Amino acid sequence: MAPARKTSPPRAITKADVARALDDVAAMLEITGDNPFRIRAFFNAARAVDDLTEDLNEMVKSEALLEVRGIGKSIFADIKSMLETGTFPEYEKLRKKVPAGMLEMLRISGMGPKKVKAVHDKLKVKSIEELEQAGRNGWLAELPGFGEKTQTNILKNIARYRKYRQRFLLSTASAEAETILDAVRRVPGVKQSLIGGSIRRYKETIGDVDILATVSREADGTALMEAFTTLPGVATIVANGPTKSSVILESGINVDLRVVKDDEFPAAVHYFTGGKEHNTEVRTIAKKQGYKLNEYGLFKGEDRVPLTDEAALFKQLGMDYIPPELRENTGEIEAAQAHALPHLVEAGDIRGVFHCHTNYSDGRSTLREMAEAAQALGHQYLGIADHSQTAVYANGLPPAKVKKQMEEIRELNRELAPFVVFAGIESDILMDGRLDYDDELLASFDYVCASVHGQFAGSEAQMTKRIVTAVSNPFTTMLGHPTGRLLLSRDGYPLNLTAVFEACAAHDVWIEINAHPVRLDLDWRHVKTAKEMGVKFVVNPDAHHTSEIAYFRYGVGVARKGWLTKDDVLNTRGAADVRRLLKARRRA
Ligand code: DGT
Ligand code: CA
Ligand code: CA
Ligand code: ZN
Repeated sequence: MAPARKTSPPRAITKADVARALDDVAAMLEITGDNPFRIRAFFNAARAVDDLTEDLNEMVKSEALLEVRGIGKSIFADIKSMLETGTFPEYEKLRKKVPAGMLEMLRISGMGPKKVKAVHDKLKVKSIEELEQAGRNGWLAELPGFGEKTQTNILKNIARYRKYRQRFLLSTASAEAETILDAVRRVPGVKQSLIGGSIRRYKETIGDVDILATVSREADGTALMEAFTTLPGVATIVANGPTKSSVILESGINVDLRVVKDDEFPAAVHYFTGGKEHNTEVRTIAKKQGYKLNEYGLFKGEDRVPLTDEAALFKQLGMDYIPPELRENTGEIEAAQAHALPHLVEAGDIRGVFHCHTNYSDGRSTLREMAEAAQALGHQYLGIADHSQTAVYANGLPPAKVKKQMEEIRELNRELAPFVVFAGIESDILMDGRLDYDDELLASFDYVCASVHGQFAGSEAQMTKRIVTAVSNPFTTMLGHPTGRLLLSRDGYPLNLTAVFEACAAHDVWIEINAHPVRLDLDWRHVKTAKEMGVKFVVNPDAHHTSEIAYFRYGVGVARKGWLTKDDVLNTRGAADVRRLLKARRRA
């Protein structure tokens, strides 16, 4: 009988995990006042692991890792143990001795191991929170080697650490990234450049910005890095080198810029676009075919395989081109090998959007301004969906105001034809799942977007029943922001999404991909499932101002991440088609 494993790692241990653990050991040894040579050894080993381009597991198996500078026998054993069990004895011993909060304190710039030890020994400070409190009380300034200025700086750096640690909305991070990319492109000598990482993949929140560039043969990266690190908006320079620099912006967003050689660019773009799991899979495939793939290129033995672009990389490995949005290792690699990737919907396919507010309820633009803005985007139609009467906080429309708005829409339609304004409503889904007006008024709308706004403290069963009831209402055309989540601030209400999707498929109710950057709801992780259950979608900006109609692009990103084609998204249809679809639903 095989012996049971004592500890098993909860997931595959990556190179980064190992490097982090070795770094932590070095820091904890320093805090506990260990021998400087041992501290250095762990620190150097962490760098060595960080710099590896080969597969760490393989290198441990073949013991090739012992050949790497900075890795001795004893640390090799630690790494081996970490890969097998998720930890190693020294690491565990130190973690028992040094509180996690003290380790985290090291991430505050200005707090080295000596200072962390000092605040612990003299003030019993064991966490960032306690450090902040001590600073507020003026106690840090009184410690030997600290002083007023150090205290002020530590408090400032704690604030920055908190801001920087958090993730950012896709919209915020992309706007910052685009500004920097524009500046990078204006630097003489810069040739190719691109925003990679989670922004390129349209993830709903962003940890940091990754920019890649190449420079002409005559230039090196120095001038570019000089320009980059001195851009307006840069608060802190974290690192500045000719191939890699890193800054923190005033907004707290971290931006990495890497300069690579032209022939390295295709593989580097693929590597730094990620996601990590996708990269790992593609690297494994390359290896099976006798290649070596890393951030510098694709190699056969010592020879670089020449690649013109990312598409050439995929082709060389026997795959179709995988759009960045799909690179989350959720089946895209197998599909690309089988030449079975879907042709994804594109922003240019969208002909109009449905969920837009005006100053009739809580929007900030007039009906006419919204319609003209949609025209300016090249859309054929615009759906208005102001709040319904129960949404008092959002200035929801009583029946008289609904009728007045419909009259104004009719007039506008005469004037703007062939452009069409569809008269809809965003009806609250009441506690019992009813819609917010009587049937007669509901029947007068071109469409109804049903959404939950208040009182979502119910249980999963209650919330599911409430939404399924609304979806079963013959007047409901589409389900607005299905889970109610607000990114970085509020989780969605508890829901049995399978039951909701089933109801939507059964009653031909379209599911909204709410493209407002704080929502991006339905989550892309569920979009594919809903599609497989036979649901159709609409991408809506939930715009409250003319400038927000363009948010629909983020929603298209979500649709693409959810593997949707043009056919799956109903607002890729033209105005006449949509009118027919809406009429057909009414008759049914
Ligand atoms: P984020 O910044 O948390 O929103 O997410 P990403 O995907 O932008 O991740 P980031 O900035 O840490 O790294 C950028 C890309 O670099 C990532 O998508 C894939 C690649 N990468 C980073 N670390 C690793 C790694 O340890 N292994 C592999 N295979 N790729 C990595
Ligand atoms: Ca990133
Ligand atoms: Ca990064
Ligand atoms: Zn809403």
